[in-house]
Amino acid sequence: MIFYPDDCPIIACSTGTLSNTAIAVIRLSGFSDLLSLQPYFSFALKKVKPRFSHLTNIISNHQIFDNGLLVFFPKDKSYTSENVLELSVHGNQLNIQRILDLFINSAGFRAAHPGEFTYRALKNKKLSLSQVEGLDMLLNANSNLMLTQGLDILQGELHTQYLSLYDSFLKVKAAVEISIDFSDDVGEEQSKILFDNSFSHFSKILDSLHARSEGNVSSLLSPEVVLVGQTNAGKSSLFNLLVKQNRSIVSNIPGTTRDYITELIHIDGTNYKLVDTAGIRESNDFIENIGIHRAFEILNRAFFKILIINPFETNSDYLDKLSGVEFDILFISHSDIDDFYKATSLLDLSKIHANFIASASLENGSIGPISASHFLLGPIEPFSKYGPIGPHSQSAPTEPKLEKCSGPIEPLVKNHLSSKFKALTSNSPILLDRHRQCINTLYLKKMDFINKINNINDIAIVSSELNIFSQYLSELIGILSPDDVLNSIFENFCIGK
Ligand SMILES: Nc1nc2c(ncn2[C@@H]2O[C@H](COP(=O)(O)OP(=O)(O)OP(=O)(O)O)[C@@H](O)[C@H]2O)c(=O)[nH]1
Ligand SMILES: [Mg+2]
Repeated sequence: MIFYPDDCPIIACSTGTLSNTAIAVIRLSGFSDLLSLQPYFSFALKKVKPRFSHLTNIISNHQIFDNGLLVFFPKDKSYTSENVLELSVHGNQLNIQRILDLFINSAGFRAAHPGEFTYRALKNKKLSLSQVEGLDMLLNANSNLMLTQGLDILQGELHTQYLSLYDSFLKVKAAVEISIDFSDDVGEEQSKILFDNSFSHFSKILDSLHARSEGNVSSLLSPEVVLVGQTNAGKSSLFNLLVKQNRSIVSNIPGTTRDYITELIHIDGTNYKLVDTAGIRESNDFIENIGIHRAFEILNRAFFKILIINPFETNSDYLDKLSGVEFDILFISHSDIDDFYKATSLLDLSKIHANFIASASLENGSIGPISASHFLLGPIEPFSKYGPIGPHSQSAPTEPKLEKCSGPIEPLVKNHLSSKFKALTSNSPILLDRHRQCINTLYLKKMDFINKINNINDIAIVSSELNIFSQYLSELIGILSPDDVLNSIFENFCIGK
């Protein structure tokens, strides 16, 4: 449980405590009187101008601990709605700890728990629940998308839309009440028009929020790019190429990579987690089998899937295990080796689905030209973006509907990756899971409600059916925030926030 009933003043370093930095910011909140802190500062606190910075020594028993800046935020103008003092001090970790200890041991402060400043801001109604969630997203963002949405939420963009949904709901309720209480004055037809108009407005706002809450966004929050294939396919070679370092061991011994390896790659404002995996094969090695199992787990959830096939070492039984997966790219490696096209023509890829296929020489990082004359993998049509690769056939292929390309592999992967990310985020999806769930439930309730009211003539029953929306709308806006919701939001927060 992370909620703290006491009103004890709290202190924490808000700029991280892992390494030395030039400057660190220490935040103090909840003290009743600024002047009571005078013994710790050389600057005369009675001269403090709120929200202006003042140069001061930090003092302990007449000994100077540090020299830095202090800024005082009185409670009506502070983050927590309590008196707040921010100290910019030298960012040596020992220095920071010494200053924290000073206030904890002699000035009645206690160390703040992670997220406690924000919790106090929420408790004191300085921030709404959605804003806290936005802040959480902002601080833990993996992509520009999350940064932008976190900031939007923090600034109340999404909250304003929720409020207008709530407002439109109140108008529906009012329309129903008018029908019940004043039907004689307003007339049946007029009250029906009033209800229809207000309900259609409510419905429109809900639909547009629902459109932004559909689909699975979990893969967008921390997008993984997985490299899979049999042993010796060239996965680790491609991994190293993309991360630009020899991070993963490459060797011609099958089964070199036994567990998955990850590195972040940054493309167009998004951090992707690139994952090299254990090669898929039958193995008697217990540990290797765990690695292979993990490869499949990552494959199932990954945002972007790359299959690598070495045409000289392919076992179609293992390929069959990948038959249900839609791959974003299929690289057929070892294109620099003589007989590559002959070996490729013997592959049975009839069960593999891939949106893009390229031959690749992972030794020197280049992709080969793709043309009908080179590929004898069966009907060319299925190579295209629109379907699986078809059954193997030796018949003369028709002109492929593939991008004909040649050049380095890295930009090709990056282009495909960032196009997919852009396509999936073009409708500004709502990323917060709690909001998505609330909106989806509201949407289902709305559909249910529409079905019901078509069969109900009694306006009093319509009115009571409408009440079902109130609970979910209140949750969405954050009026109702059960403890477990608060807990799950605050568990991500860091110390000092
Ligand atoms: N000539 C040539 N050799 C390649 C190519 N790709 C990979 N290799 C070599 O093939 C061997 C296996 O490459 P890796 O990258 O370790 O293959 P892997 O898929 O990670 O293999 P496992 O870790 O065993 O699953 C190494 O000796 C690589 O140098 C390629 O396109 N052309
Ligand atoms: Mg490997």
